Amino acid sequence: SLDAIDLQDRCELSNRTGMDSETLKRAFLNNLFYVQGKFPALATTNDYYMALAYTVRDRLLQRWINTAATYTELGSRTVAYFSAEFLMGPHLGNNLINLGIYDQVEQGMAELGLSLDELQEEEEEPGLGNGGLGRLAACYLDSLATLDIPSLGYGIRYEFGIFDQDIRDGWQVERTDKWLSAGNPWEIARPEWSVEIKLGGHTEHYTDDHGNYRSRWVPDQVVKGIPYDTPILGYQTNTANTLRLWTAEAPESFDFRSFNSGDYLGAVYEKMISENISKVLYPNDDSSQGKQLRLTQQFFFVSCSLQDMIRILHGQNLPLENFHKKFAVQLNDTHPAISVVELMRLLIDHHQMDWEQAWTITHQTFAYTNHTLLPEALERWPIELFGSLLPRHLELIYEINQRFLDEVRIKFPDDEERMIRMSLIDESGERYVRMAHLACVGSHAINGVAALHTELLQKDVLRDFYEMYPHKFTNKTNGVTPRRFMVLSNSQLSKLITSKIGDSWIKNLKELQQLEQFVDDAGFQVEWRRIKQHSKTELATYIQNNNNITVDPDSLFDIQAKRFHEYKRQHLSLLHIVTLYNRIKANPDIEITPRTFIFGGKAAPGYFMAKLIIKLINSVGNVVNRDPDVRGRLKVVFLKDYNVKLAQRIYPAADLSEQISTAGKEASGTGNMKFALNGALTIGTLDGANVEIREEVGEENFFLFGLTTEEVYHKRAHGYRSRDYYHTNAELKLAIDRIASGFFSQGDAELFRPLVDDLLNQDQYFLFADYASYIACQDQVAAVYKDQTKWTRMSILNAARMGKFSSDRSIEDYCRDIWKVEPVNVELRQC
Ligand code: GPW
Repeated sequence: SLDAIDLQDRCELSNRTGMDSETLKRAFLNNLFYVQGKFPALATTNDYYMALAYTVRDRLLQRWINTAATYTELGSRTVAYFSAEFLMGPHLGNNLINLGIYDQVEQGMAELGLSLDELQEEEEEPGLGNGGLGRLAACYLDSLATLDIPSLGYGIRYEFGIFDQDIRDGWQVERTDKWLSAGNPWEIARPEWSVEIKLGGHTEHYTDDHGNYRSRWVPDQVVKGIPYDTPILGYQTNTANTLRLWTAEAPESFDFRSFNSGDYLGAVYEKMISENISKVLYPNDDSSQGKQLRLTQQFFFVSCSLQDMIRILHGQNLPLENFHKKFAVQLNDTHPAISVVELMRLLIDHHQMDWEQAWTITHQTFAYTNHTLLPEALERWPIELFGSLLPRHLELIYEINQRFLDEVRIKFPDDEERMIRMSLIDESGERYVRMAHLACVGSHAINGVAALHTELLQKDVLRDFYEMYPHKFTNKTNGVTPRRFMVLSNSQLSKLITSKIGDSWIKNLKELQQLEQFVDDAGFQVEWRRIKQHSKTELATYIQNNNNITVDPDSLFDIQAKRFHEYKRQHLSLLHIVTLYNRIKANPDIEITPRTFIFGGKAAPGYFMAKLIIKLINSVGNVVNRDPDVRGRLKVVFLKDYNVKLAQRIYPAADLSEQISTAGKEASGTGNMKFALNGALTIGTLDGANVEIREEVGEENFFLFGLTTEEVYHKRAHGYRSRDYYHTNAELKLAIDRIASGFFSQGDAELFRPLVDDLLNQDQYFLFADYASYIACQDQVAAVYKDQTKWTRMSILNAARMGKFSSDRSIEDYCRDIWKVEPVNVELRQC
């Protein structure tokens, strides 16, 4: 029988667990034959990548199975991170790092004549997120596993992730991201744990056997959710947690009905509609679109996940009353906020729980992270749309709202205005459900993602909720994983650091502080500079190959890489570029610190102004890069298709990190942390986490400019007139006039008019007000860069003082203050 086979023998025989170089090579060749069905003469790079991926996956499976067994036995308290986005980036390299076999495998592949870099390049990254919010979820999964916290990520397995970006004639063009077309070796489908979700229809009211008045939901559509699991291994630990993503399918029973009635096409249509739900990621960042399909996606993954959690609870023989003891659910913004209502519905309608108990469980289960202050990003759903998709949920929301407003009335008597402001329903015009209000009421904890952001939430966007529930609010400053964004992507710098202070900084980033003892060590400085130079040279090669632009690795690499949005102000950097260009044109012999301006990022497909800014970058680049007067002193590069893979090449190569959003607009930022960790200096405003980064690295090591949040509010309140700055600042006027004249658009003075007109007449993001301060600060940057010893010193201090911004620290804060969850040690027991 199976039991008779010695477990140890099974491991040895299978080649599937050994981590020495010889076993890894043998396993790799086995997989090439038996999984890919190829031998070397016919194998493609993809075959080799797949063979290696399966070799790594086998090592993960052993840890994954042991982890699941341990959690099941112990009935461990578990974090469920609910997120509409997980921007994981490629798995292969990260898993090699976390398994501790990167160097062996690199060498093993080299012995077979293969380049590990090339194999990694072959992986299609799962781009199931837009930007910061989705990448934060991915960093948090890495830290949760590294800290041995039992956890599950729950989300949607979009068939098409964030679009691929092409540039044609300087404009962004979108292509669908077919990330699954070559197969995904990292996931395992679990059809046996499929669940059904309901949509649409109406509710019916009845009196149950005990005489209680009850509701039942009669849907007009049923959809099946199928879970696909990906193991998330921690760094140097046996813990491998699970990312569980749901795919929508039509249930067979459904096509059956139409099929029997002879309506074949109707059945196929039904199937197509159902499967649309997980078809594509909405490509909006920091803005909500209000489309029915989006609400359907949100409800779909949330309902699947909650049902899955109830199954897990039952599987461990725990009563439903313990739901909030078994699980802590974090809502990644309001995208999964419908959970609050869905859990109430499951407890009350499916499990006959009474309202009070269901509410206690529900609000003790959920905690809500807010990620934005932008009004256009605050989700609200027209009542009509909401009620037609989720009729039972709308009833429950009315009930939650009534009870909530009763509480408000008690705490703040005779304050009708406050009740109107706080209601879960916006009744000022067309009626809407306010998702942030639902999340606040239904959660026991609410947090912002940087100190300034949390403060502004309390003072402004969520002020009424702060006054109602001050105890619910805490700050949880974002963090990033040093495994992917240092050890994997900047191996040379990581090895230099380890050679000086040992390798425990990788799990305890605060230890980087020990680097301070070497800031004035000439040998260390030389090494530090050499490595930065090496990364810049590699990026220069990439730019040569992809953009056909030659850039000088000795020039200052000035980089802004992030989603395109007016509040992030990529066009403020453009005004700087045009200003430098104008100075050269006015005085061709002027001395200018040579700079390479590098941009990367996608614009939402429907965001015209963001797309126009991309076009302007490319237009300015076309002129500046070819002008003989410039003589290589300035280069402007737009790197297309910015994604995690490209980000990993970019951070190590940056000298200067642009974090120049209007104060009070960027909730936190996380790219700012990744750049500084890799030794870039920051030019930035007092916005988001920049404030804390500056505090940590010291004001003398940070290039600060611009208005403060308060000054911005003040100017706005007192009638800001951008045109006044245009008329009083000669360099600003010249830069704007050059763009407006058609100088960068072959004489076409219309092309950039929408942008120019907006800046002159609105400028809601205060570019003109910050222009002079920005230019002066950039002049200082240029001066400091000429003193390489000083610059290097600042660079070392920046990296050395980034300890706070590890996602491990963020996760420890969440565990202690919100989730109340402890680590669980996993031991390897079987294969
Ligand atoms: F609008 N963020 C994002 F708050 O990347 F939902 N996408 C989004 O849709 C939203 C926020 C949302 C970002 C913030 O803009 C950024 O400042 C922050 O660092 C990041 O979320 C992670 O907290």
